[in-house]
Amino acid sequence: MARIVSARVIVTCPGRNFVTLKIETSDGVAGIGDATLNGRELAVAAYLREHVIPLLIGRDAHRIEDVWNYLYKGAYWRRGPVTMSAIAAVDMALWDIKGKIAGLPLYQLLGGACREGCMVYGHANGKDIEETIDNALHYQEQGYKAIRLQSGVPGLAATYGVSKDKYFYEPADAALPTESLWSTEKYLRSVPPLFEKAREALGWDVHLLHDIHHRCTPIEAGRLGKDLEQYRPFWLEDATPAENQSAFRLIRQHTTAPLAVGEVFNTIWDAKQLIEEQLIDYIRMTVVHGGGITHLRRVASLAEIYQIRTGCHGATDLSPICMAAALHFGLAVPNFGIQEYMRHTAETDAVFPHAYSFAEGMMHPGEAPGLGVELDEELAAKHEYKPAYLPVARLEDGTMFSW
Ligand code: EZ4
Ligand code: CO
Repeated sequence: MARIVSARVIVTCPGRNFVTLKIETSDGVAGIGDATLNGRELAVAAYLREHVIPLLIGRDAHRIEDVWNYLYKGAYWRRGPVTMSAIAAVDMALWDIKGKIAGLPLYQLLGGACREGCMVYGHANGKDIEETIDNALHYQEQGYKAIRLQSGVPGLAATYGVSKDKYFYEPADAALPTESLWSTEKYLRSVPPLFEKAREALGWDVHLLHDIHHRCTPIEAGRLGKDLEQYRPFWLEDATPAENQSAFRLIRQHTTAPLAVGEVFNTIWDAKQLIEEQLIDYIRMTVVHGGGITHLRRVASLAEIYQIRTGCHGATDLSPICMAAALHFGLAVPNFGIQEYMRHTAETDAVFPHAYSFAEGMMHPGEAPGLGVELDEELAAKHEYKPAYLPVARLEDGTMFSW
């Protein structure tokens, strides 16, 4: 038995905030898990410290499934991003420990590699179409097989997906939320020319993706899908808010553009109808916000029988620990589709040295036992937590809208 003797939460801010759970066993094996929830970091840290860690001490670290169910069912209060991120952190750390004890990289414990590597997509963005395409050409030169395109919208001062720094995207940019104005009409006019020019410049051998970021109604998304179909997008992401899962039926009636949803989902229940009615093509839940590897495996298995593939969220607000977990999962899951990859800064990578690597548009988790990521605690302690919020959006008349 590998008894859990201690667990600690480490909050660090190497350029942006990350929350990490570190669990240690009686044999001196340590495992780490990501618990970062962008803009709500300390809620998860407190949930872990106050309500989860006391329940872990003395438990057998090998009983991952039992611990997962203990934390999920045992809380009485189920689901939600705070709870599920905390459970995910425990789950990741326990899988890390199991891998280290076995002397095997996590993907081997999940059934072994189903492919040579995980195809990833990079983020090209710019203030206008020209700048976005310049940026996309840069990704193509670096070997990316898939690129997400987000461009500034004429007439709008700022929008999601377009950063000040073209190569490092960080939306949580202020100590209190900044406000931006939104117009769906202006946005809908701006995307088809972006894709038209992108196909002219980049050709047809590269996958092109686009994130709508919950900004359209179903009928608006249907229209955008119809407009973009001719450019063969790999996917359109978060076409409409998905609390109402049946809303996607309406989008499906109007377009054959593949749909991806789920970066804000926490459990299989958020995606159940979307999957069972085949209303989507890619499920975007990832390890940290989706209840850990144990739960994401169930989501992927359900998706598999409906020919839906994975496309895990991989923004910089998920730590390198989550990225590693996603790559082990992606290598081993039969219905892998694609993995999002927004590079972390050198400052972040220094705090989380890792075994995963990128080559020719593909990523591999590496062969280190467990997750293959470490936390440099001494360095982490030098970067103090800094409150940072995601922006909010309003319509031009002041109405509060989805960011
Ligand atoms: O805006 O992770 O597809 N990626 C995204 C992200 C989200 C951020 C929010 O914290 O939509 O960039
Ligand atoms: Co997104």
